[in-house]
Amino acid sequence: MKRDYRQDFPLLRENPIVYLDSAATAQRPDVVIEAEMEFYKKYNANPLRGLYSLGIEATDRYEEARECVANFIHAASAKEIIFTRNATESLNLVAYSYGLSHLREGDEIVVSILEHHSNQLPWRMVAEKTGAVVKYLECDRQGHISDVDLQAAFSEKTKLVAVTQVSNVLGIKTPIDKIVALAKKSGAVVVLDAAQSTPHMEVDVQKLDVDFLAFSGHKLMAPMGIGVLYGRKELLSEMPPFLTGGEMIQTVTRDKVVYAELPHKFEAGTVNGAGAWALAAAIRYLQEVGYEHIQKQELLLTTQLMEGLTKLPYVQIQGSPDPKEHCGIVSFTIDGVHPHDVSSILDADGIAVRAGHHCAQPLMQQIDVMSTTRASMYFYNTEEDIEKLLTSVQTIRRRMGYGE
Ligand code: C6P
Repeated sequence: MKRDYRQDFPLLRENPIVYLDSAATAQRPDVVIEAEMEFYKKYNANPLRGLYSLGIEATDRYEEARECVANFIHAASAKEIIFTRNATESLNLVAYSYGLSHLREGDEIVVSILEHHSNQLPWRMVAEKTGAVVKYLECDRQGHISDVDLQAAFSEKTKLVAVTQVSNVLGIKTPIDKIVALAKKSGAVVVLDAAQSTPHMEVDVQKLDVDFLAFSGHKLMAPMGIGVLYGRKELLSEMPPFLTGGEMIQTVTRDKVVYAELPHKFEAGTVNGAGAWALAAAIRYLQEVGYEHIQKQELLLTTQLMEGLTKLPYVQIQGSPDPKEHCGIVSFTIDGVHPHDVSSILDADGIAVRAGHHCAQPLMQQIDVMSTTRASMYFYNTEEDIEKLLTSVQTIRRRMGYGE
């Protein structure tokens, strides 16, 4: 019998909502909420500080969580895992620490036009401060990056490439293998934004051969406020700290500071112990569900939604016409109706979707739309959810005063 995953999620179990905004943040299963509570009930002390038994327990839980994350993304060592608040902070850490100390006037930073602002603005900041230049890697209206686009973006001046694995607007995957190969040829480091990929597909930093990788816990069912930066040990070791203060030093005298070893050099101040422990619980839950099932369910629902929307002549689906190229994300527009109105009407029918520019304005300019309505699915969504969305979408133009 098919397992009803909604029963694992208190909000979905106790609420009639059709939640189709998992690309913004996923729902949390009981096991994650319980893990966060467990930390405070059983292990609460300031990790990495107290030398008493409870303090050591708190540190152990925190470091166990780091091991769990390292295994999850196949890092060679847990020392390569830095806990942050979210993907945005992880990307800023690389920009401020690596970017500002390594890039110089005339160097080129390649950023894809598909990027979320969190993987564009840090590099624009680095360019402004160092005199480096940001070059956009173009895509077509479906989000595909061609070999011609790739060749045009890279040169011998390319020193850093910042690219997402999956677009948060179109759901399309970028050709990461080709991007890494070209970056290696130019001697550039690769920063991969895995915020929209880790919830949906196996991510192996060693196979991908990327130098840095960022993701947020909350998109893969962990609490808000815990994120991850992976960095190659050789690079992290010689980078200056991002934030300074408590717990990131070995010794401080009046005239000298010796920073702590990895990963603590990059974790200044009291850490999010409960968040890290609950992130490990989210990863274990995700692994128990399995990417195979996640992808199967997402494809089933994406196909159902796209087939239904395609029948409506006034609906334009953005991105590829192939449901396999959407990673559970479908952005669309309805002729004559602003996406904010679409989302308000859907909300009145108990359906939660996101509307707007999705923090990716240059991409919206590239595909020539001001904003879209975005339905994003996860394995806990059902065919009934999609049926309700389609039924509601069919009424929107009428409710806005159009004839049909
Ligand atoms: N995208 C969305 O609705 P934070 O906010 O730091 O957890 O994640 C930032 C981020 C970075 N990269 C990509 C590809 C993302 O999609 C996001 C977050 C959400 O699409 C909120 S804007």
